[in-house]
Parts: sequence; structure tokens; C-alpha cells
Amino acid sequence: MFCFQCQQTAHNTGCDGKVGVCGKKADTAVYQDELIGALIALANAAENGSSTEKTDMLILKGLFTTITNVNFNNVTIKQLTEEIHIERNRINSQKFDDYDMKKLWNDHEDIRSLKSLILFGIKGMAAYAYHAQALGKTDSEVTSFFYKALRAIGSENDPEKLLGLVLETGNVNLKCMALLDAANTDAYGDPVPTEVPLTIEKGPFIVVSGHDLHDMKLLLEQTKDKGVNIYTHSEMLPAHGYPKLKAYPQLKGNFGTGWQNQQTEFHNIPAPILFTTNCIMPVRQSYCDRVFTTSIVSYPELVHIGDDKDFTPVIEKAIECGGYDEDREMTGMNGGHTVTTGFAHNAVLSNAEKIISLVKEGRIKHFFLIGGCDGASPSRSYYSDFARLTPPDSLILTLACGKYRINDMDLGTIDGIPRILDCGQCNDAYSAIKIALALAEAFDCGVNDLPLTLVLSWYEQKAVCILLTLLSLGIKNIYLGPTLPAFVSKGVLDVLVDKFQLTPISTPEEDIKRILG
Ligand code: FSO
Ligand code: SF4
Repeated sequence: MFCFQCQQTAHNTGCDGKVGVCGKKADTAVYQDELIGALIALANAAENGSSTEKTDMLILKGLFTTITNVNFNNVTIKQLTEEIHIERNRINSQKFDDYDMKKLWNDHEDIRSLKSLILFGIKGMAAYAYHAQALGKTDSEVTSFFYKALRAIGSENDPEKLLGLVLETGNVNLKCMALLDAANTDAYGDPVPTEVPLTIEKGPFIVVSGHDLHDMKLLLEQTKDKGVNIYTHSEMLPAHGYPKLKAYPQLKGNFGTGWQNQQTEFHNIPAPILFTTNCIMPVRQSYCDRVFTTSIVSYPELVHIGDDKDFTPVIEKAIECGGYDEDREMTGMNGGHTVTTGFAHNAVLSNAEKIISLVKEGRIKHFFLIGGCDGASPSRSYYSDFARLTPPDSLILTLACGKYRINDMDLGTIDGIPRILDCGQCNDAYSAIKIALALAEAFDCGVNDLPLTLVLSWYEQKAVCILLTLLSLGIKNIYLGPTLPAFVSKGVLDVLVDKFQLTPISTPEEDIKRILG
């Protein structure tokens, strides 16, 4: 096997043994490569314009399936590859061979690096497009870019053209995140600031993980008046901010912290866990009979809730497990008892005038975006240490699962505005971008001239497409950690540093000094 698509890749060079650091086995990695090779052939077969909505859906599913911590199941991966072959033959009677991914992994390191940025970027974007599609929103520019990018991975070898496509991936992903933002807010309303308890009330409950708000809504509907409470986990936390989701009284609070702690946090849990997307980790014996998957998530021998979205087995399991006998007080990573979410673009920008006058009065001197994915590496304590060191006259925007390192900290308020503002899931980077652009407009300057610093943590491929979006917007001086991606070659890194001053994190003390100095 060879895989180097995520931050925890072995030795920061690549997983190439019998099993990857994430638990993905060598044969699964090979089947995932074959799936991507089949998608490239499908994109080639569709070049004459013969693709249909079914083809588009297979492209999204195929890319999403190969994201880190989504699918560990050889059977469903092979089934999907077979469906892709059938579709390729259906839309074009000419013969199109699958692309051999070994060609890519063995290519010149700069070409491999540029194509990896495109491939991993469109994997992340496919997840966002899939969620938007579940709510009935598609965008032809976003859809057709998947085909264009896949074809280029199979055949383009001009580094300049590939670099252009890397930035185009970021640009199209901005449209895709806007599409998902519109889908979520049209369906469930604009998020409002909401304090979320971390205490688990006694009685039956279900823990819902992942990003899919549509699945969350369906489960809330199906648990109405059933005496079963619902708790969010990891990236599902922002669900609490959406008016049409928070209206369900059984949506009680949040369970646990970032995805990487699930094996300890789910140990002997008296409740089922539903994974709607990544990040699922290899399931331990002490809770394996209580884990359910749906949508693209797949794991051998777990019960999968199919497209009919009948969550009865999950609800029955919750009743059977019974939950805790007494309310169970839990805390966040810093000992806090609640966390707050719901500061998406609408909520923050409705306070824009106040924020602008606080800046003018010198009471807010700097904005930080400290966010992105979490992960197991001990060096990720950088982000909590960094947040603690930020001066009291600064505001911190946060998003994605990396927020759990800071979201229960009490960093106080500035004139009633909490110093930590949770914009939402990773795709809600769109909100952070909207906020930054609005501030730049108010101060009549460019985003790079604002007293704003982005301090990002990355883990999997959604973070890749978000980083590309930020670069495509010309945002400079981004601090990135905990390590730089293994798939970025020295030559490509030099270009990114030269063009965008992309900066690897050092220590919180040094970085803060450099930023504010
Ligand atoms: Fe995290 Fe996992 Fe949202 Fe990712 S739960 S790591 S970037 O899937 O997608 O932030
Ligand atoms: Fe290794 Fe990450 Fe690939 Fe898993 S997804 S095999 S940890 S590089």
C-alpha cells in the first residue's frame, strides 16, 4: 500500500506497511486506489457530455468514500467500483481503461505533489457537495470541475497548468462551501449563538457524529416523543445553533470531544453512536455492538442505515442500552461544563457595527482564526497553548473539530462579545471567510491588511480543500500545523511560501510574538 493523504501519515512520509496509522489495511488502500482509478476512467468516458445525474452522484460518492476515516470496508468499496465500471460502460461504448494510481505515486515529486493537492482537494469538496445535494442543492460549475480535475490527474503533466488547477480547486471549493451554507441555512435557518451543555441527562440517548445535518434532522424527527435524547459528537456540535434543529427538545447537548478521543470516550457507553460521516476510528470491542453507520460511512460488520433512513435499529438500541441512571456531568478538554456554538456569518455580522467600533476604539486589536481538524499528535497542544496566550483585546474565531481544544476555555468577553466565537463545522470556513471579507470592506482594505491571523490545524482532505480556498483568495501568512503535508514536495512548498508566505507553526510563544510584534 501507499497512502500519504492525511496528517498522521507514517513518519510524515507515507503509510506503506500492512496497515496505515488510521487503521486502514493494505488491501483497503489498494481497493481505494482502484476506485479512484475507475473514477478517472469514468471522467474520461464522460468527456463527450454523456454524463447524467447518476454519473455525478457516483463521482461524489467515490471521492467521499476514500477520505480518511470514512470507509474501512472492502466489500462496499469494491461494490462502488463495480457500479462505476457499469456507469462508464453505460455512458460511453468506447473502451476506457482505469487509471493506474501507481503511476501517480511514482511520478516526479512535484507533479505528484500538485496532483495530490488537486485529488485530495476534490475529495474534501466532494463531501461538501454530497451534503448540499442531500438538501437538494447542486451547482453545475462545481459538478463539472470534479470531471475536469479527475481527467487532469490522469493526463496533465505541465506543472504550470497543474498549479493553476490547484488554485482553481480552491476557487471552486469556495462556491461549493457557499452552496452548502445556502443549503443548510435554507433548510434549518441561520445559526444563532447557543450554549450547549456537556452533561448527559439520565435515560436513553443516541450520540450522533459526523457532518450530515440532514441525517440529524431525520433522526430528530424519528425520535420525537420516544423518550430518547440526542447528543452531538465532534463535528455535529454546530447542529445546536440551527433554529429548526434546536427546536427539538430532545436535542440536549454534546458528548465528548474531538474525533481522536472516541475510543476512550465510547468505552462501555450505555448508548448507540451513529456515524453520518468521518471520522470513524477502528471500533473497539467495548462498544462495537452499539455503533451504526449511514450514508458513505462503512465499516465491516456494523449495522448500516440505508438510503431509506429508517433509524429504528438505532432508536431500539438506545432504549435497550438505557443510558445513565443519573445525570452524568462531563467536561470539555479544559474542564468547562458547557460550550457555545452558532457564531456563523449571520450572527457575527449582525454585530458588525459593534465589532467595528470596538476596533476603532482600540478595544479589539487583533482577530485570530484558530481552527481546523483535531488529531492525536501531542504537538497539537500548540493550539490550546496558543489560544491561552492570545491577548485579552483579541477575538478568536474557531471552527471544525480542532475547536474542542479551546471551546470550553473561559477567555472572557469584550463588551459582551465572547472572545471565542465558534463559526461551526469545517465547511463553515465559508462563514469565517465572509466575516473577514466584510471586515476588510468596512475598513476599506484588503484581507491581508486586516489585523487578522489564521492559525490552522489540518488532518484530512476537507482541510486540504479549505486551505486551497484560502490560498485562491490570495490570503497570506497562514500558520499551518501540526506538520506540513507529506504530499507537498520541497519544490511546491517553495512556491507556496514564496507566493503566499505559508508558514509552518513553531512554538506558540514565538509565533504570537512574531504575529503581534
Ligand atoms: Fe474533523 Fe474529521 Fe470536519 Fe474532518 S471530524 S477531521 S477536516 O473529518 O471534517 O473537522
Ligand atoms: Fe496513513 Fe492517513 Fe492514508 Fe490512513 S489515510 S493510510 S493514516 S496516510
